[in-house]
Amino acid sequence: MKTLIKKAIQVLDRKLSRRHWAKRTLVVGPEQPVDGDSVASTRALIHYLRKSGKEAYTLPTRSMFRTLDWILTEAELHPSMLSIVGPGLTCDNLEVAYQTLLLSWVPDEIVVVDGRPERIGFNPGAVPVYTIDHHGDEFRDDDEAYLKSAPSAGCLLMERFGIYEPILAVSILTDTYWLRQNQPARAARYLAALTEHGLTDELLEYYQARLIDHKEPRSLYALKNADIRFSEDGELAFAVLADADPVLHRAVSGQLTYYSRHSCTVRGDGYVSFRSSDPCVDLRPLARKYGKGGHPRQAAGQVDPGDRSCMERLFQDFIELVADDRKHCSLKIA
Ligand SMILES: [Mn+2]
Repeated sequence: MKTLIKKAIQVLDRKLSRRHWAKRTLVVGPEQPVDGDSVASTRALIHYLRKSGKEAYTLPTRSMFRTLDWILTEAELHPSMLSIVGPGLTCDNLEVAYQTLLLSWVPDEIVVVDGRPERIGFNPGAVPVYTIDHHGDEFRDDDEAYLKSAPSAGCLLMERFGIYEPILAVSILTDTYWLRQNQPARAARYLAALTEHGLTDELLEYYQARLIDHKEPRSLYALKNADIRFSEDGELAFAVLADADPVLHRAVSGQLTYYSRHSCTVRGDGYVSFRSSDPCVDLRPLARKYGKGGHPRQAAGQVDPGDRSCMERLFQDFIELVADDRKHCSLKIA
């Protein structure tokens, strides 16, 4: 009977988007990647729980991007963590951080946002783990997890738990690449909901300004010294860099997307990256032909950097692939 009543209360709670949060919660994202969604969702959940009178903290992270390092502050860490963190509130070993935390504060529950418990980078021990994740198509809503496909984990915090912290705009913007991909229309609805919960023009401007990274200045010289050509219609850019530096390669490859819809950047050591913003294009067959693979619109290959005829063939193959994919495209824009 007791179990039946408990089950009935759980069903009602779910219907009302409620959850019985623990008194002490440790909120963490996956060890990797530490991205805008994982840190913004972590911050939002911590602040929501604290406003509800609970104790909530997170652990240091393994890495931190300069564009995100303002989101989690010392206030989100338990005081016992402050002596072990390095620059950007990061640490090398999350197991050590967790064990240090347990010496002075033991959570009743660990909530993993934006990833699965296998990837948190430490062993939770006897502390129960609850997962909130938007990756994959699986749907699950029970005592251990809320899993649902969504533009970001932050969207699940809003939808299922009624957590509308303005910082979740960061979770949406970063995971949808500024509403360009990954369920962008659905994401716009969540963003609109945040504007009714404190997301002002000033805040959204501020978040976006903080998230913009400065370009690598050396990429200007790499561009100047590169062998760059375009397809006849100018829609496709092809660049061969003299340098093998991956930072410059990534920067130039990013720059080219401002000039053309499709781009191919060959690094000094023969590593090739393909990009396209055209939903009709699938780069994977080309990537496989050149020995690697990837995603439909971002993929990689490998060539012999000394072989000029191979480079020429790559350029022509890329032009042909794009022309072919565009010819057979059935995407409607209405
Ligand atoms: Mn995410």
